[in-house]
Amino acid sequence: MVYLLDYGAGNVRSVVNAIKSLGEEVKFVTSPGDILGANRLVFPGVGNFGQIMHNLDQRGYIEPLLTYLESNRPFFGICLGLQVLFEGSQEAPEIKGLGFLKGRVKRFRVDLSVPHIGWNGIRTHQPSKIFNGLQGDEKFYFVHSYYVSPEDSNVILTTTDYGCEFVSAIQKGNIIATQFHPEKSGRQGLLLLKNFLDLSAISVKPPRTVQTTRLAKRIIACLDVRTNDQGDLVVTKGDQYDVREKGEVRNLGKPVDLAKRYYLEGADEITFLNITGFRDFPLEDMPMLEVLRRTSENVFVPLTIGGGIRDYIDKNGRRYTALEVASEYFRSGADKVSIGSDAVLIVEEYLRTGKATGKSAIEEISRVYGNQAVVISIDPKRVYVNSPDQVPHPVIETSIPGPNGERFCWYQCTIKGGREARDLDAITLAQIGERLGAGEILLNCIDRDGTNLGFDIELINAVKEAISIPVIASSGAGRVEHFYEVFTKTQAESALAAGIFHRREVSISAVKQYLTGKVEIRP
Ligand code: 1PR
Repeated sequence: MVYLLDYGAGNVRSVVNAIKSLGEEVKFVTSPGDILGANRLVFPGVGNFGQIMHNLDQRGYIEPLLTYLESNRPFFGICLGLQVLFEGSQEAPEIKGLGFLKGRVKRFRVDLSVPHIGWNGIRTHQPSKIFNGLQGDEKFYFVHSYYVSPEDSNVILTTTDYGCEFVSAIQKGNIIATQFHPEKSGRQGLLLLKNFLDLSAISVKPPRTVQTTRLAKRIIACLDVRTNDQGDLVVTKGDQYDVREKGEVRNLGKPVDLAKRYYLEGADEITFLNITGFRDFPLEDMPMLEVLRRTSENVFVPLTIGGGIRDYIDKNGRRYTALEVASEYFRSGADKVSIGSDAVLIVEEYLRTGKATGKSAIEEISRVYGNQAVVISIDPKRVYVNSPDQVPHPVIETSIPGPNGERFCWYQCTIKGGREARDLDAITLAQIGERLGAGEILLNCIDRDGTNLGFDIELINAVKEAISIPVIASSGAGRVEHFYEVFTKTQAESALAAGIFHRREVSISAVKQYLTGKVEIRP
């Protein structure tokens, strides 16, 4: 029996599913006594340092946790489950951590793209049973803005490079904790967890250690999901957002099956977009929740869900907040939520009033679940102009002239799946979205969607240069060379594609094979 400490925030389902997939039973800690009686305790953490300590305190878990840790019984902390072992964090300077280990938690330098999201390597500093079976050059999934800085170097198990060399795992006796997420790190992550859970395992030769570790560029498979005219939930795909062919919604497969196929082919992340979410009642849209639940049983890489993340009133007049909608998705297995139409409306309101309300979906969800859990999905299209001063929006000079030879354009935001154009540009949306708490931008492009012509490099550069959070380049991938182009001509951290994967024109493994040796990727 493995006890799991769920303090009421974030995606614990993935950890439960990962442990269950290893043949173990999981029991949730429901009282301080459960902690004292446990003999293997896993503490996954997402969200905010202050919030997590507050929750532990309210539940009366702090003293029992310290007693458990002092007794040196097997403990595995993940992400914030590592950070709270220390005395305090820059994230919430006034709040005390558990103080089991001396040292504090620091924020990454401001000039870096933060959060540090994605697959990075580990450099081992001492032997540990959790490394059994690893080669040493594997990559693990990280998503964080803060890192631990222990006073005692003897507890350092691994370090990783991102702007600096930071501590990515610690071990003190049977207390192990990682900054990365083994439950989201594919096969290697599961192996690491299995080694921890195996009480009879002893450490063998440590894996060879790497000189420098590098953050990999991510390849993301995107599944646009909706109900077709027969009432089945299907993965569909549009041409410039038009998903109908001869009047019928294109049906390219079943969401859960396709997600599993992409995981096995090596996708670094899977994104589901409920493309009619803007007109549905999200929480009554149970099929999407079920898709997430079933996918997270077999898919151990990060899952993002978008579509319908907004406040809404149901048929009976009951009001639901975007935070409630997002919480339900997190509980069902999502790691991030992606906000489309509502983000545009929030930013328009911000520009109108000149101030943040603190109550928007972006702010509320990032406050509770952390910035890394909030993605803004932008659906822009090009509007050509003859000169930069023709519109009050940031204009770029383009190498792809407009239909009348125009040399300038701006990127107009749309809502409701591209149906409604707004008086807001993509760069401003990304900048204000970042200011309000978004951790990542999913940058689609209606002009390129489904065309196989390659990514809109000019759009990606214009947005990426204006913000410091990671960007997912999306729309237009048609060949493996397009991934190389987007990673060498822009600073985008990830590239997302849909049509070529669904139609089996190009596989994820073919993309990775082509990029090997040219661009840092997760093998
Ligand atoms: O507005 O918060 O409810 O969210 C709706 C979400 O659904 C948004 O993220 C929006 O981008 C998405 N969406 C809405 N309508 C469509 C449509 O296609 N009719 N799909 C749609 C967006 C774009 C990408 C696509 C890439 C790659 N699809 O996700 O997967 O363009 O395609 P490709 O590789 O085939 O070129 P809300």
